[in-house]
Amino acid sequence: MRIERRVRQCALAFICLLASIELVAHDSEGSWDLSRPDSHAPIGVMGDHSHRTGEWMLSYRFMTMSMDGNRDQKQRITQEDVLVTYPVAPKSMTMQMHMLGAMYAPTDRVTFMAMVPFIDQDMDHETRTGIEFNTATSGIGDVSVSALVNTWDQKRHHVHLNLGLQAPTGSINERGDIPVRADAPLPYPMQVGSGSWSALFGGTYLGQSDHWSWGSQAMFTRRLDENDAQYKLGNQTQFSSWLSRLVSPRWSVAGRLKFNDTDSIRGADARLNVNMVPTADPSLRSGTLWSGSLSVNFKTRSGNRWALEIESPISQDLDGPQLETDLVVTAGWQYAF
Ligand SMILES: [Cu+2]
Repeated sequence: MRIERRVRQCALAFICLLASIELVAHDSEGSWDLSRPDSHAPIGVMGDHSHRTGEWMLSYRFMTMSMDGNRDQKQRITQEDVLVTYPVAPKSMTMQMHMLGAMYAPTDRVTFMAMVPFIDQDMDHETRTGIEFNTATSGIGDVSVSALVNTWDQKRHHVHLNLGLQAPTGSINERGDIPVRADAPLPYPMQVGSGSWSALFGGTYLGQSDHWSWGSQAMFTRRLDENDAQYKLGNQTQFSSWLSRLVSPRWSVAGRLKFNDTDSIRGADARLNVNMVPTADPSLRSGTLWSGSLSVNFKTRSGNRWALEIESPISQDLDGPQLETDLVVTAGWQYAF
């Protein structure tokens, strides 16, 4: 069932891509123009573009994700529903991330990219006896290093491979005060790292015409080893396709469709009590999420790029009870030299 669903979703993403190419292919003459505001994907996409020999780029992104209310499969469920089975129910969560990035291209063929995230998150809960409490964690997340390898360039079409490694630099030992216990180990979503080495791999296609640009990216995250707490976060599959319209030489606007699938956790953190709260259950961390976004890219005269993307879920199917995603906003700055 799961494989069938995944194939269907891949097919749909591919059709969206072909439709967008068809729409604009007739005026695709000349070569790829890296200077246009729409030559960069919507700011929520990482590793979307490569650089020319000797070029550096620095970037900063601020992302905030809000989650409010629980879901089981596609259905929304109430706090009371969750509290029938568990003594504690999560109510809402806010995750904020500051992401520093650097890119450098030693040759036209390869661009290296490093990403350093700082995470700040908090979750509100309610107990069966009506007590409300909050837990919060923050710190450096898992740092990644990638190589973007250009594999195909023809006229205004470009393809590169994304090959990366993510290091377990983020903490999996975050603790906090909960009503029954002070300084208790916190459940999986409150940890700031995965604790595992991960392989990041995928590919990106970009196309451009006089007034439009478009692209598609497939990215896979595979957890390579079990962490020190004897679990492995779920593997992730992500597809994303976007279409941008150049409004002026400085501005572009874009729409993007994204699909994300997360597998459940393998193994379990023995410090957690599975029966206490759904977030401590390793089998309740998986699900699929389709979302759509609108974004704007702006490039100043001096070459600074500013961008904003607002992303909202279209449908989510979660192995729950699990908090649903409500809104993701990403703002960013990029500068190449
Ligand atoms: Cu760059």
